[in-house]
Amino acid sequence: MAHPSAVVPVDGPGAVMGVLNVTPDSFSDGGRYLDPEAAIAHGLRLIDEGAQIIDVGGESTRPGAEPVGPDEEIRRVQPVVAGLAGNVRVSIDTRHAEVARAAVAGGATIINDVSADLGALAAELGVGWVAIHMLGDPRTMQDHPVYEDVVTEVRDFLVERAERASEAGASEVWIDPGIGFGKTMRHNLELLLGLEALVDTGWPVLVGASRKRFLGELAAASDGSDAPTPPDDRREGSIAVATWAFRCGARIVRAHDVRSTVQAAQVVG
Ligand code: HH2
Repeated sequence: MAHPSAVVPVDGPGAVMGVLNVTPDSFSDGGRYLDPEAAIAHGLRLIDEGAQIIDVGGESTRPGAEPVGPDEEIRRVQPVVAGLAGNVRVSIDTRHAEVARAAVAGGATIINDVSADLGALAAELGVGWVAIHMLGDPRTMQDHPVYEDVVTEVRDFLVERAERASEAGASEVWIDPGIGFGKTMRHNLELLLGLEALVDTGWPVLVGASRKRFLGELAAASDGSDAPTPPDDRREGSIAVATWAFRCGARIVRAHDVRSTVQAAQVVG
């Protein structure tokens, strides 16, 4: 097994970041892993399936989600981070500095940051950092997202944040287009089609599309149905996007279905 603090190599198959939401309300696995023992057992299962990073989150950022106070978020994630950190690299999925600090103190080595504001903190703590693009905040981001040119705007935003973090001393910086974070179906597809523009910046790219709503809508359309397929029934679309993302040069894909995503990485990554 790779040393927990090893940086994901730039050559060879891409890496899979396994999703572990310790929340009651995440859109796909909400409520399943609120109990720390169940969460740690699931994390260990994802490691067995080939995840190189486990992404532990204590606040849902699904569209319309209500914010959680940092104390509650820390209470949820802390035992899970501590229980997994000796086995694998752990990232903390948070937009709150207090939560990031507590998780890093407990062994997390990446801050997975939907606010894209915690780059200086990652530099200060000497850990990796993922800058995610989001338009607005989770409560309102899907209301009416508008871009003139989504690929260029997202790319320029991420490059600016990445450069700033790097100047502050962050040595491991990832950029992520934030699929579904203030984006319509068309925006998501344009970003995926334009992924090479992000890869071409030279900053390593992470993509998280696993089980997201637009995949349920595409699957429903192909079945001739109006209602999106439920999150558990979006695996094929998730693997298709993961395969595409690796092929475009993304180095990490965030996934719920780790085993099949690792296989996709082996084939094309
Ligand atoms: N998406 C979600 C959460 N964290 N991190 C990165 N880097 N990229 C993403 O696209 C991303 C992310 C949202 O999905 P999920 O955690 O499965 O659900 P919820 O926000 O409801 O907990």
